[in-house]
Amino acid sequence: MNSVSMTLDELRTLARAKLRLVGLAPDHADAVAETMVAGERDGCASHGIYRLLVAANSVAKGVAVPDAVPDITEPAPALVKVDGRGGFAQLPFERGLPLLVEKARRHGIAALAVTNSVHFAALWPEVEAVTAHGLVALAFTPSHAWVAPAGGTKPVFGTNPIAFGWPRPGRDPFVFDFATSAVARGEIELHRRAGKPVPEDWGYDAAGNPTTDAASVLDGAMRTFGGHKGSALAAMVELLAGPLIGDMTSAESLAADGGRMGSPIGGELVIALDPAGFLGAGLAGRFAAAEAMFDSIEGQGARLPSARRYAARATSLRDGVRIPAQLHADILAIGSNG
Ligand code: NDP
Ligand code: PYC
Repeated sequence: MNSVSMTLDELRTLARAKLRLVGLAPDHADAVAETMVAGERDGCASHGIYRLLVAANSVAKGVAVPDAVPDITEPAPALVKVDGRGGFAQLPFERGLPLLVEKARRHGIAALAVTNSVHFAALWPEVEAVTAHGLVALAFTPSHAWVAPAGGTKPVFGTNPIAFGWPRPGRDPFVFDFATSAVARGEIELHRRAGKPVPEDWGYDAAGNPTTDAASVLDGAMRTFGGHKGSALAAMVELLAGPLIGDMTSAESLAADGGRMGSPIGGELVIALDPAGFLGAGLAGRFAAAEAMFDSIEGQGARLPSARRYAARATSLRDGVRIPAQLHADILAIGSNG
């Protein structure tokens, strides 16, 4: 068997221990471990426990400040800003969430800007954390300039995910979360680790030629999804979660990395909308209309985004997870040889 079976508690304990070993303060280690365990639990390998290697590298190379103390301000009545002071983004998000929720309830809409932080993770844990309060959520973050605009072959954009969440009373929320690149970079990294080719439409080599070699795409440029449409959405993410909130574009993040191969440095924008603010007494009827739409999707055999993830979650909560043996060995080696 080239995989190792673990319960989620065992995985959480291992992740917390390794993150503390590389120097993360306990509150950061716990917040970061939680997002990695959630990724592994939900069958998101590219943003699961593999990210321990990525986070350890970001700390070792001085990209992430391991004991940063997030600083919370309120630049306007419906805005929360959390300066991550160079640390990982999970703790600043956790610290800003209660104020975001309170403001969204008070004003009907509110936004949280996490700035000056290091982001290596999926966005769905954050939109799910907002929908858990009965709010609708949108989240965006730029990354490093790895992705060519449609019509070009040179990197400009990050992989720039967009996530959306809609609360569903008594059910898991409707959530989608996708990179605006053809695929997340983490997926290409996993192909490279496994020695597997990638589809030709994922990216170009450094000379701008299509290639199926994962390492060549990582050295060259990834493609956006959906041609010019994904390209425009990638630009939107750059603007909303970069300059708008006083933070870096993906090109600036890559330049700030200076070849250290750390995770992206910069901002994340989370927007929360309160259905009760828009709908008042009409809420139940309109939420029923939303449910009818979901039924029309599933009723014809199509699936909702996140359905795969929720199914994986149910299995992992029951049976635990299986970690590739090489990845498990690489994680155990973190901090063990200086
Ligand atoms: P995927 O293409 O794997 O999935 C995108 C979304 O589409 C998911 O919500 C998925 O749900 C849904 N989906 C997939 N197939 C179907 C289907 N047949 N029918 C309906 N819905 C479907 O995501 P990406 O590779 O683009 O991104 C993976 C992760 O990488 C994201 O979580 C993203 O946040 C993260 N990321 C983070 C970055 C960062 O800078 N922090 C940068 C780029 C990506 P399901 O999960 O259930 O399959
Ligand atoms: O997979 O593209 C990615 C990614 C970038 C930052 C975190 N994940």
